Parts: sequence; C-alpha cells; structure tokens
Amino acid sequence: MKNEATLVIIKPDGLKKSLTGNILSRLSETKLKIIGAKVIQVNQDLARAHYHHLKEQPFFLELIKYISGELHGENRVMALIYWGTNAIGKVREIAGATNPEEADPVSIRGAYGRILTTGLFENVIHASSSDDEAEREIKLWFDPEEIVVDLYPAREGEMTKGNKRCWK
Ligand code: IDP
Ligand code: MG
Repeated sequence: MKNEATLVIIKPDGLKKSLTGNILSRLSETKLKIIGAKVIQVNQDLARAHYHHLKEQPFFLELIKYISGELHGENRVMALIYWGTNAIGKVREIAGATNPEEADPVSIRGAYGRILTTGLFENVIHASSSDDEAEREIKLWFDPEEIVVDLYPAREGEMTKGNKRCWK
C-alpha cells in the first residue's frame, strides 16, 4: 500500500457546532499524519473552484453558500492534509456517506450531519475521494511551503507573491 495525501475540510457547521476537537479525535484513529493545517475564510472563487464538478447540480448555489460560511454566519473552515497508507480510503470511511441520513451512525457525518429542509446535505466535513481529486484540491487549498512533506513538484517563486500581505 502506498502513501497517499488527502484533503479534509471541517466545514462551517463543524466549527459553528464546536466539533473541531471531536472530529480531529475521530480522524486520529486512522493513525495518519497531519502534514498541513490552517483555518481560513473561503471566498467565492475558492468555493466555486473546489466544487466546480458539481456546478450543474440544483444544489450548487446553496452548496457555495454553505462552504463559504454564508449559511451559518461563520466565515471559517479548517483545512487539513492527512498523509499515510491508504489515507483517502481511511478518512472517507470515518467520514461516512455523503448523505448523513444514510451514513453509518458512528461515522462523523452520521453522528453530526443533517439534511436541511432545502435538501442540502450539511455533513460537517469534506474528504477527498480519489488520488487525482486529492492532488487537485491540495494544490488549490495549500501553498507548497504550508506542507511539511514534498508532495508534488513545486517551483521557486518570488519572495512576495501576488497580493499576499506581509507582516509589518
Ligand atoms: P462528498 O463530499 O461525499 O465527496 P460530493 O458528491 O463531492 O460528495 O458532494 C459535495 C457536497 O455537496 C457534499 O458533501 C454535500 O454537502 C453536498 N451534496 C452532494 N450531493 C448532494 C445531494 O444530492 N443533495 C444535497 N447535497 C448534496
Ligand atoms: Mg466529493
């Protein structure tokens, strides 16, 4: 079994419900290593890029409102990269099925998720579902220097990148 990296996002409902500790404890059962972690605000561009494969779905606009925090008045998510043997499958298993009603009740989504009256699955965490998806998502959410393992080839950039702010 080869080492894999996978992206986990604790969605705004997870932070709003103070579930961060519980979720991290559950994920630690996998014995995988955390190799990147941060709390960030999700803007429209990131939200749409992350879920671009679902843009034709009837729930897409609500999903964008969900991941960007608009539904919960909570503008934070926690993004983590887990790394190790069969990381993608191990994390998906503990996360549970996409539909929280169908998810194993002891999985994270089964225990903490719900279906909104609009039909949206409010399911507390995101977890990458394949190697290709994990690579695309990790590159979208993290810069190379924010990860403690050299996961993918990177190039030397300029010291000040784009409109990034620097400390005074
Ligand atoms: P995943 O998160 O289990 O990988 P995806 O199909 O990638 O599932 O969908 C992304 C997110 O969109 C889900 O986590 C859930 O919040 C929402 N979602 C997916 N399918 C549905 C649906 O059929 N109804 C309502 N919400 C959905
Ligand atoms: Mg998915």
